[in-house]
Amino acid sequence: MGGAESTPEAPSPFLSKPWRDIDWGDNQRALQYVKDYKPQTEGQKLRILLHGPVGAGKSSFINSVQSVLKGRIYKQALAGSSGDAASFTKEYTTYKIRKEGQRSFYPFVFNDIMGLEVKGVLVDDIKLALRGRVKDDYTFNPVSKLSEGDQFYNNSPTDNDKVHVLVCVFPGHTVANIQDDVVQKIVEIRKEASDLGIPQLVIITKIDEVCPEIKEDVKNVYKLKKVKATMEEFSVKVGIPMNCIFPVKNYHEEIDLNHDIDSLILSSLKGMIDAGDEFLDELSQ
Ligand SMILES: Nc1nc2c(ncn2[C@@H]2O[C@H](COP(=O)(O)OP(=O)(O)OP(=O)(O)O)[C@@H](O)[C@H]2O)c(=O)[nH]1
Ligand SMILES: [Mg+2]
Repeated sequence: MGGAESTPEAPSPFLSKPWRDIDWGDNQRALQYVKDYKPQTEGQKLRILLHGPVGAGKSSFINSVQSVLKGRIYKQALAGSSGDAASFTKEYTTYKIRKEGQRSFYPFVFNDIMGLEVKGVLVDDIKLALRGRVKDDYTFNPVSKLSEGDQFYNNSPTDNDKVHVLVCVFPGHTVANIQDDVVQKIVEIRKEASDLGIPQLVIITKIDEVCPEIKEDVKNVYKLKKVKATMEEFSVKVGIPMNCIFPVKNYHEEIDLNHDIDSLILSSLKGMIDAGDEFLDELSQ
């Protein structure tokens, strides 16, 4: 028995170089882009609808966007706690973001919808929301869909009421265990959006739960093999191309902003604005 056996080195969790470039921490340009954005038609809003499982971080994402734009942590959309089995968000609410020091609002708005699981929002209601048929403050009913004649049914939706970007919000650490019925719902909603020509994006949230290296430094996100693999797995399961998927860490426990967290949020927000603006252009032609 002799020489010490060398233990095989654990494979590195990192790729040799990042697979997407991002101006980490230097957010001025991206922030200005978002602040200057204006749809071509005066008075037009760009409506972004977020959907996804209970506790995916939909409300937290809206809060995170508000935080980045306001330059301080903001909590308008009530976020639940991670242990909740039922959706915390039950009403259809349009979140407008006021421009700092001005009376006007940004021209993009968010709608946050109840979670997708059993006892969650019905796919039929999401289909109605895409068409602008659901009025604000409607409380989703997991057993029956909104019907014509209801006071919250919008009989004559304008282009402003319709959804211009559909965003699926999905927690990164649960992608491997995604249930077939949830995949099916997402695919069905996607199909409906595609039929209406609505562009679709994905944000993979809670990336800090996917890899401990993100907790150390968010800038590791595009270097980590596991994050890329998680996004690829979701891309294949749901049929959305990788360039439509953005990893995000929401503000959820922080009390101060962090430039690198801001960078990821702005990157995904710019993706939403660009996709939605293209669709608005098509609508107006
Ligand atoms: N670690 C981590 N936790 C997050 C992140 N985003 C949200 N959370 C937490 O996840 C929980 C659920 O977040 P919400 O924003 O309420 O999720 P939701 O999708 O709006 O959930 P429902 O309204 O219930 O459908 C909260 O406890 C958040 O603090 C994230 O990026 N990382
Ligand atoms: Mg919510």
